[in-house]
Amino acid sequence: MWFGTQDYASISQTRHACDQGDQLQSYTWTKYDPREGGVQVIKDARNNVQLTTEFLKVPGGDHGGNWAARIKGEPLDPLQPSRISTIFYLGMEGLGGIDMDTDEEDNGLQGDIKFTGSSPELDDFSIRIVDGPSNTAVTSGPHSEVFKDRIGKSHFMGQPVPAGNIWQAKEFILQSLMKRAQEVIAPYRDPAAGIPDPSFVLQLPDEIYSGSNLYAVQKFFDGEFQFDVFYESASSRQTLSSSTLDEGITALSTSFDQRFNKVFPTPSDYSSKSNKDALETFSQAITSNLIGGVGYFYGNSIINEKFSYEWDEDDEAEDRSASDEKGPRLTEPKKLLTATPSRSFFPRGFYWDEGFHLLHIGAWDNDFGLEILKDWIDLIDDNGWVAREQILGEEARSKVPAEFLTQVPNYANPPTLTVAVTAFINRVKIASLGPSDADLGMDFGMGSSQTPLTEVKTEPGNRSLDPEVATAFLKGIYKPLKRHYDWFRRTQRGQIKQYGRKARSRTEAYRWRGRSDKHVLTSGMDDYPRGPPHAGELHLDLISWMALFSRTMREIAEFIGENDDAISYGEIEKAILDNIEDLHWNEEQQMYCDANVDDDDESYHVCNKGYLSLFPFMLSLLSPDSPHLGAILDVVRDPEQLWSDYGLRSLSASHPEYGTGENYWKGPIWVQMNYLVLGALHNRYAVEEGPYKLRAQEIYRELRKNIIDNVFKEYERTGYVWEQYDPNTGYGQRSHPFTGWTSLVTLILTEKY
Ligand code: 6A9
Repeated sequence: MWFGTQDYASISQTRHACDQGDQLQSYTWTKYDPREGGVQVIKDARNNVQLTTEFLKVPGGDHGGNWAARIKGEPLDPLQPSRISTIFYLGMEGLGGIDMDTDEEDNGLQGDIKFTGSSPELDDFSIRIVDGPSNTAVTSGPHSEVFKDRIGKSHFMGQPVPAGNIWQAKEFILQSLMKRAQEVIAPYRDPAAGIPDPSFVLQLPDEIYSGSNLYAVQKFFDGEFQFDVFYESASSRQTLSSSTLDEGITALSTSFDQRFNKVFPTPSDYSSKSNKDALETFSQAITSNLIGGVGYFYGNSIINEKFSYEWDEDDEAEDRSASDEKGPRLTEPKKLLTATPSRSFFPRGFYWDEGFHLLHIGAWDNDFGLEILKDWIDLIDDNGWVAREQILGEEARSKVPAEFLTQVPNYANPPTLTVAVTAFINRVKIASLGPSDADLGMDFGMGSSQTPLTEVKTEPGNRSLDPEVATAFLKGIYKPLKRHYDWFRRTQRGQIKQYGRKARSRTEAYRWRGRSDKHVLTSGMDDYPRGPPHAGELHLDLISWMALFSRTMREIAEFIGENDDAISYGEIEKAILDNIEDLHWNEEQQMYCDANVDDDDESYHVCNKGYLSLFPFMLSLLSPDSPHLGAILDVVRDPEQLWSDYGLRSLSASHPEYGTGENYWKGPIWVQMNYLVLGALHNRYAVEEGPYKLRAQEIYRELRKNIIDNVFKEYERTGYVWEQYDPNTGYGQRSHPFTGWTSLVTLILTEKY
């Protein structure tokens, strides 16, 4: 963490965790690979400092290896002062301990700082903090007195903190600092004494309490600086030094560039050729941030088995009656390795976001993607349910307003995880058989982006591409996946009785549970217009997701030889496709719609042109010769409807609710939905024979360009990628940096769908 020392006010804006409120100019991993390390650049205009943090993993020994970190800073504006104090802290919870070497603890420590520690998992280790060679002293001006003996000096503290509380380190450390500051400032109450320099007052107390498990080391800088932190695992018998970082980061940077070019090449025929380098830098940054945003979460969460809206009350509620508990309660603790939509605003796992994240992460590192997937699969409970939002433990809860904390065991969210599984299967097939045997889609003038076969298997992260390894993994997750699928079919089933004989299948109709009057949070498209809540309504997006879920389950079953299951998934998929036509197509309006039931028990369509009406097309469920495809493409390409220069709008510009109310899903552009549309075009409608093939190709090219150009332009303009984009101006809006599914732009650029 760090704060400015140019004044006293800056300490109240100490930078620690990612926080939109800090209003940093930008912060981004520029390169990051979880196996190697990475480089992060942080621009803090308020304190006129650009920080670069470098992180390097150094394998060795039997306890997880070593690592090194470099923290360096320089003024953003070299003509202005750049005065900050950095605090590097470490803490340990659970068994084991850390000690700090403090021989001369009189007014700070001069030179290197050393800690030694041990825990059952890490065994013996040491941590050293070493100053860079050229940290500058201030030799003249108003602060020279304070800074003259500062070079190479650290202040520090150590204190005991109860287990489970280290995440609040910032509060503990600042309290300790403020306590000392009160004492130091006392003599200056007399105005005649003048006002002391903040960096003289705002120091840690240079005290270590017995039983300490939280330590902090503070340094003061004015202008350019650098220090390194070395973590050495005793069993590795290695000594790290500054040259480890000098050489390691240079090598990492080169190998990252090379690998990135192979895995996610920016096609040379991309039209904005002049931007190619900048585009590549951008693409590397969003990929690095998605992967750098992966976190490990652990803890209990809040669920409520009994909660129910009136229109959901007739449900069998088997899951809800499973427990006698009433009202919200805490679950057992769970663990989850997961990517996060936005480190600053939604730093936790979200179920349907994760399917998109895993498409991207898996393409970079299959093994890592499967590790994350496995943790999500482990969350599937005995009934087959997974909570939409994973808010595990106190720290995660501290970021969520009370009204959003409780998860309800009959609520769903779009089933996207199996899409990541079939993308993985496809990569396994490409690696062992060659592209012609895999379902690749085709190139039609955008240039090829496939990696040569021979190179695939030797890449890091591709151990799981071995068909035997892949099959074993998939067999391991198949049972819970099937339970999950059955849960969806059972608990989200819709009533078909009000729809007379219209439907060919008497079973396949679906309704999101847990909607409120104005929101269907479970659908993922929170405030998208819908009909009035009713036990008899049927949701087009959900039945479409169920078709895709059935299709992907069939592909998984086929791959691992569950042939009977594969046949029955295929039958369900077919029945669903029939019913999408029978229940959801509205001939007059030439669009797919939700369905609902009125007071006389008559069924009717609820038609809202936008992402919702695209679903059977967007998820590639329609056949390329479907008579309905033309009407859909018209809506897509119509500037009065979904088409904008920046991507497809969530709601038609001609819809009466366009841009109104919360305006979350009533017009703004979402990248993941555009990605789905691009994927449907690229893999199916632009390549398979049909009356709209050329139209689909044209739309694909234009839409792809619009999305890439705008997200890139906004990144350059604002320093961030955003949760969504304004359809009128293209401006990024809402949460940022949002390097969850918005990072799919890398896959769009390199045409991996
Ligand atoms: C709000 C406020 C500090 C909403 O990306 C995650 C989800 C999507 O899955 C969903 O489709 N987002 C989309 O409509 C963000 C949800 C955030 C809910 C919690 C807490 C934080 O205040």
